[in-house]
Amino acid sequence: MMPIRPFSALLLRRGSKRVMVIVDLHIGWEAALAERGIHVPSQTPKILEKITQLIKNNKPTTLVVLGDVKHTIAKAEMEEWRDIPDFFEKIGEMVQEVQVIPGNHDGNLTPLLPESVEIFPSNGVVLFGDTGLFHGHTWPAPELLECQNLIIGHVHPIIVVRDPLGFRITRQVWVKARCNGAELARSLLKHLKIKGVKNPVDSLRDRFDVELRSTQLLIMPSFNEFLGGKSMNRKSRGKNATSKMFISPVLRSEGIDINNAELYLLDGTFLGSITQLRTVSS
Ligand SMILES: [Mn+2]
Repeated sequence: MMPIRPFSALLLRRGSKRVMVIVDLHIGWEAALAERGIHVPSQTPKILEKITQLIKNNKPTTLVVLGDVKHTIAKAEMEEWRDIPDFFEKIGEMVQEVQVIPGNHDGNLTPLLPESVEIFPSNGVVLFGDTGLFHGHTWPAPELLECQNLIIGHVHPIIVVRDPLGFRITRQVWVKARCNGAELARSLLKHLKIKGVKNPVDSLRDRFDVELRSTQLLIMPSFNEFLGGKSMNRKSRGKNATSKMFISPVLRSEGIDINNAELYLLDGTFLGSITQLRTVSS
């Protein structure tokens, strides 16, 4: 599992398979801005240009878009009808396989995609037996807990730092957190309304034939760099305040050790843990 520095993209390799993962494109966010009187030219060509370079340099056999291909929720707007089909046609010419795991902004996406694009369920897929991919707005399917590594987007993680001169610096970050698999499994089983759970590890095995292995969660930064983000080091008060900051059920579950999560800049620079970085938060 390798971030492609300095981009918000991952390359996962197994044998001759090379899977590039990107998330949170939010194509058409400019159209939503135009509704509020702010007119910004379409950013889709820039996003396409960046993907083209990444494909040339990394030669993936598969491109996975891990959700939030488009920006508007539910109804597909005019802008997207043009941009999204064009966008996927062009990507389809560059890479063998294109797959989409839908996010919360991807209602009515199917009619916009060429037939060659494979669409997975929004509760995720298992890749190479050890990597679980899902957007992060929903619970993953139970079988994803068989994966050591879970990868999500949805959060658009950034760090906000106030420097000694008073300037506010924001940067996109990768977030790497330890997973308490049993706690995660307990919350998932509760969500699935499974009663009488004494030992979540056993229940997961008995009910779903799933051997719990999840130990790490990676939150990917958004591929669309023009978007705003969620400050990871914002000060929060009270018990479990950090996990309650999130709208992702997995991150709210306490199965993820978010306070000790490590933050990295896109160029790979290690910044420290979320707790440490709260001291320089603005
Ligand atoms: Mn999302």
